Amino acid sequence: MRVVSEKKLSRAIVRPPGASFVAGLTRATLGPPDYYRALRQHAAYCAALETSGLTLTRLKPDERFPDSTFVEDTAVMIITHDEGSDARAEKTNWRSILTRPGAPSRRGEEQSIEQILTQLGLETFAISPPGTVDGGDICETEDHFFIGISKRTNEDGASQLANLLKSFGYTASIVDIRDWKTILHLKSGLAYLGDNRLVVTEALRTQAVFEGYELVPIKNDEAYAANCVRVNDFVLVAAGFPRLDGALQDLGYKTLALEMSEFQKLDGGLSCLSLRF
Ligand code: CIR
Repeated sequence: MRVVSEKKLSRAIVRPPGASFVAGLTRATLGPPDYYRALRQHAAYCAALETSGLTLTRLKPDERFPDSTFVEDTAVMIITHDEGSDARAEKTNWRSILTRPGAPSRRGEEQSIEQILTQLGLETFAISPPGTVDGGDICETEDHFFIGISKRTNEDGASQLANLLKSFGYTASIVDIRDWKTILHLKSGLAYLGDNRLVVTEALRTQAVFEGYELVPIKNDEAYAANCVRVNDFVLVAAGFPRLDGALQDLGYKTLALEMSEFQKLDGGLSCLSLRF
């Protein structure tokens, strides 16, 4: 089994917020989200994924879980190149590691995601207790994954995940953000753009683990924008952060700016709203 460096994305799983979304977890002090505005912002997000070439699997809202629109936290997607007995038998396969979300109120969200991934024909693996992992803590580059240990992802979960990734030919390193008040998940402050480039917040840019990557730094007043998402020929960015948007365009990326205010109120960003593969 070999890792795949050309990662063309073709699908995404999304789940619009339900009415219970307004009761989702948050540490932000931006006030309660507006449900109808959130639905409109989610619809625009889905349209941007389609513009970027993805076919969407749209799940129904799940009112039992207020945070279940943040589907990224429930699974880690991995692509591998399985070597067959001869060249014709070789194929590229997506697999998925179902997480065990760190917040008690979110535990169980992964079950319906497992069902849909299985229906779509993906082999799934799982993080088992006492491990916890939130997908928002996992940042994949080419053949390497950064795993954030946070208030949601614990050491046991990180170690289970790193071992599973190793079995698929990937390496992993840990970034400990437990003491950081400014970000919930590692990817709240970090994004991989492809081309060996990482978008990083001021706080993360000095971490030794990112040596060897070209860093696209974000100023503190645009920190929320760090959670951008490369999808094929486009980069989805949060609207209202012109310096990052401009820097990405100067690097030659086509950006799609999306209003994210209602998700930001619940500590959510662009990557959280889909599972892409
Ligand atoms: C939570 O606290 O779990 C949600 N309100 C936000 C999750 C955001 N997910 C992500 O960054 N991957």
